[in-house]
Amino acid sequence: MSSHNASDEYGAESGIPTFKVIVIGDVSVGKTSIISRFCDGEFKESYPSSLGVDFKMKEMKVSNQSAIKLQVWDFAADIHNRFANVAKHSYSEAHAIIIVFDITNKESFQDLETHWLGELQQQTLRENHFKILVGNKSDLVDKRVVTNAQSLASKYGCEYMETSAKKGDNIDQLFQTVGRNIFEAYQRGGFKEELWTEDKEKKKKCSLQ
Ligand code: G3D
Ligand code: MG
Repeated sequence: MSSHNASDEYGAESGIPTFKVIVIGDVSVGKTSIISRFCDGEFKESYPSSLGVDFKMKEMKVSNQSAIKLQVWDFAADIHNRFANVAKHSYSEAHAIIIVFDITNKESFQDLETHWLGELQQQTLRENHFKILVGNKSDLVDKRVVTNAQSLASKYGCEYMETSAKKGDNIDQLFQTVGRNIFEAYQRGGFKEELWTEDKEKKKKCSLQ
């Protein structure tokens, strides 16, 4: 177990380490549905398009029964101003990034390389962050048009998984994978420079100057 104080402003009272996960990808790929399925255990046919950025908190146990909290950020970034409403420091603070496309929508897959994965490479990201590519809507078997996502994921150093927010398939496995990878990095001391409130405040001030 890591020896440093395991809390930020959200984990301070409970003492449960809290980590930040951001979810990005084209509009309509199912980002909000994936987050709601995991955090609230529900799937609604329709969500009002999120405005800007929103997050949900969820406590979970990772493989060795340690409790952690995930603060899961829903980035409703439009493809044309995809990073405009995302503060740069949000990326640099993320412990994990989930990049979502829709397996029935070729454009959402093509946009990964031309936009999401490509631009992520330009961002300053936290050392030892975890990245996973997610092909959502796996329930729509007959409408699948994307079959080569695994190799793209490997090219960008991401794991790959397919989910159905609608059916609930692989949603827990997705967040277990995310939580486990984050927690293992944390236990190795991989996040020690940036987890704490004081440092974060300093960092924000620096990045705003
Ligand atoms: P977004 O947050 O990425 O913009 P949403 O996407 O979560 O709002 O989902 C966009 C649409 O895809 C919604 O349908 C939603 O019901 C649907 N959807 C999300 N996940 C799945 C899934 O796993 N399987 C299927 N079949 N549909 C899914 P509408 O009709 O509101 O556009
Ligand atoms: Mg949404």
